[in-house]
Amino acid sequence: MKATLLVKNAAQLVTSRDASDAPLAGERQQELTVIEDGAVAVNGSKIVAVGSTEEVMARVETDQKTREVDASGQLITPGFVDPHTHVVFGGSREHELTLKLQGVPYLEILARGGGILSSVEATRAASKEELVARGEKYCQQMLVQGTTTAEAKSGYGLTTEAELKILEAIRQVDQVQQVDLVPTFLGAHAVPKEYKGDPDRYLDLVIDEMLPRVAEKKLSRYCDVFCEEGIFSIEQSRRVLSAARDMGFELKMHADEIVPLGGAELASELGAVSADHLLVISDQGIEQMAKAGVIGVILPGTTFYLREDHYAPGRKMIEAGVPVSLATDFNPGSSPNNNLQLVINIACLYLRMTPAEVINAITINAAHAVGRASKIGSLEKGKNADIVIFDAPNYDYLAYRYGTNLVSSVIKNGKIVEEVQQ
Ligand code: IZC
Ligand code: ZN
Repeated sequence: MKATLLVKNAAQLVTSRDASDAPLAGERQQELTVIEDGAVAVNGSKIVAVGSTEEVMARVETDQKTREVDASGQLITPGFVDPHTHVVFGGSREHELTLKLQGVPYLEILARGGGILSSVEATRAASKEELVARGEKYCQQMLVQGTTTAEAKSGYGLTTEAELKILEAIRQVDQVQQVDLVPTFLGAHAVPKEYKGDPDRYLDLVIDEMLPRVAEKKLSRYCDVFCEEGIFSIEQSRRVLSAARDMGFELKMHADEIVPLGGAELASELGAVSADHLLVISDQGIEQMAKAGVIGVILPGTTFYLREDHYAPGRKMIEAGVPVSLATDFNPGSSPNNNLQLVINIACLYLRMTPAEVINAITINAAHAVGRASKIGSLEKGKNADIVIFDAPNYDYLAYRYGTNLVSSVIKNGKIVEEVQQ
């Protein structure tokens, strides 16, 4: 078999195996194949062989056109997948930092017309081209930090026109740079000021106008809702998600982040792909998610940034059999961070997840959370050649160091797109 690219001699190569049909849960969450002196061979955009350097060299043919990369002393992982971001938005919210430090809670800032609503104003005012340029910049930052695929939500428009503008911008950002984006429609992100005090009438618009337009234009296969006290209740969330499901959407949910409303139970009842946040998930919610196979996408960078006093019970969820994934939640308010490497650190230290569980959370389980596990999320023959090389001797090192970008090269669809001089 021919190779156009061969990465060899890595101190370690890590990947899940045989987990493309279902996310890793329970004991299996930490099942990681670790290959010393590892190598991966690529032909065009696909992986053709993975194993020790000796095994891979015996299996593939190279010629003078084959690009060879010596990864001596380094770590190879699958490209990271960030399954929960709000990467396309206008403006920024640094002015809220002082308010936050004065002790004004996140939901209170929103109730005063700031928070999400301030980003809505800036996003409505931005042209599609401006949104694309900003989204492109943020995606390039993600790529150099090892993220090769990310989910991207709408939700800062809150009118039909502005929501479509954001989803179209996401589609264009996907096309103009290397990180693959998976769009999610989040029209039910907040009640816009035009509908203040009347969330049900706003949801009529989401259900009767926005969802059908998004479906017709094929702008997203996922529908999400911000289920939270003062935003959308359980009943309102059930209404929008059921309507979306009837129109063929797959479901995601911002659930049980600040007030325990029973979001995890609703996500399980509706067969959502994922329920995200889950800081205050109930024991019953954990049990139901495990049973229904709903992926728990935990966003510990947000917990850190909101200065919440406790994190989602990641350890408990894994032990109860919930497949766990992790994401940055990159957004202008509660998590202005798009670096999954930082999420690795926080997840280990504060969710008490092991480095192996965390790697699976941001690769194969995250690929499941965005519906792409047959193509990405692991280094296996036939999958897309999305590969990261880290200046790290082993995968524990990724969780041990923090605050420095350890990426030395990123390979996207078989091409070296990022090479950092060490
Ligand atoms: O802009 O604050 N939680 N949505 C739900 C967000 C945070 C984004 C924001
Ligand atoms: Zn979010």
